[in-house]
Amino acid sequence: MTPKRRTLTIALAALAATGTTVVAFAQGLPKLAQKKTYKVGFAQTESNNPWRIAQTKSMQDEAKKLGYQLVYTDAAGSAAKQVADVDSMIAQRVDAIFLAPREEKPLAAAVKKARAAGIPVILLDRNVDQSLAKAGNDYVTFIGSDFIQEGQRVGNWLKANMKGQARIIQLLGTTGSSPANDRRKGFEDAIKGNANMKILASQTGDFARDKGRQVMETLLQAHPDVNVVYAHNDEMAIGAIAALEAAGKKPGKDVMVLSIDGGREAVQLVVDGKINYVVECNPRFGPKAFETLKQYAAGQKIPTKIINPDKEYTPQNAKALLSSAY
Ligand code: GYE
Repeated sequence: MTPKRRTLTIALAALAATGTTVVAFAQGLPKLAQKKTYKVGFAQTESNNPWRIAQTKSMQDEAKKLGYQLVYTDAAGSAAKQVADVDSMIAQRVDAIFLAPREEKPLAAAVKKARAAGIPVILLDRNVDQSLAKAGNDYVTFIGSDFIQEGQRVGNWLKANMKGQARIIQLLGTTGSSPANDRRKGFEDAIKGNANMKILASQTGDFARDKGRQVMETLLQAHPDVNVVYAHNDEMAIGAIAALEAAGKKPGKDVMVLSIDGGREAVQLVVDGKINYVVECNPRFGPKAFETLKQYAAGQKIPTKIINPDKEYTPQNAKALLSSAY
């Protein structure tokens, strides 16, 4: 060890002894240079439903329009694979990363790794655990819906439209994901304290159609008196409809079906009277995502959350809005 290095080591050890944390790199967001074209990563969480497919298409279309290179990965429903996908984007030295974090906690670490490597991250559609990673420091911003409000809107609609007792089965989204956590919270807060509203069971259907059907089948046996299904997304609602019909019940009539997303198939089911109410969650992120990236490169101040406005589909408006649903 050179004498200079020895002095530095002793100084750092002395600092550590006082309890001071010694950080190897600067805090704060990495800069993004203004360029004609970028190589940008998009780490998708899975591709098993129309919502995801619409989101990926919107991102690819916009990248193409701008002439940017999009490095696309699909984590196929595995948070561990998504962490590895981000690692590979870092190794490929992309200019920036768009990330749709499958689960709140494991992906917070991936966000920090990208930042430490000097690559800015913009979160799309799902968030990370706010106690583990912070907007404006670890990642640039979150672009997506207000999931708490989505859940509240479903709860409020139910309060306004339910005659008599509501006996509810709640099909939860992916465990540990921000939309599942928040759509549950918003809904449960909205109906809390109402003696006419009772949740019989809440179980995850992992945002997937077939899982939703299977879970609904099982829960129907335990709770044959259910008269409301609240599904955290359309796919699980469509699965639940299959289970209800197989059990000889009329979805939309014997059992109210409420959902979130607003894909074309679900909106058609509102027209058909099998789904009673859908809060939209818009998957068309491309234009906003890339516009935000350019603003960031230009040094503009980016808000820590950018919330997409969401419509709603009811028996009154579903037919007129069908053609604009994704
Ligand atoms: O509702 C669901 C998707 O994260 C907001 O994830 C998104 C949700 C969306 O798989 O269909």
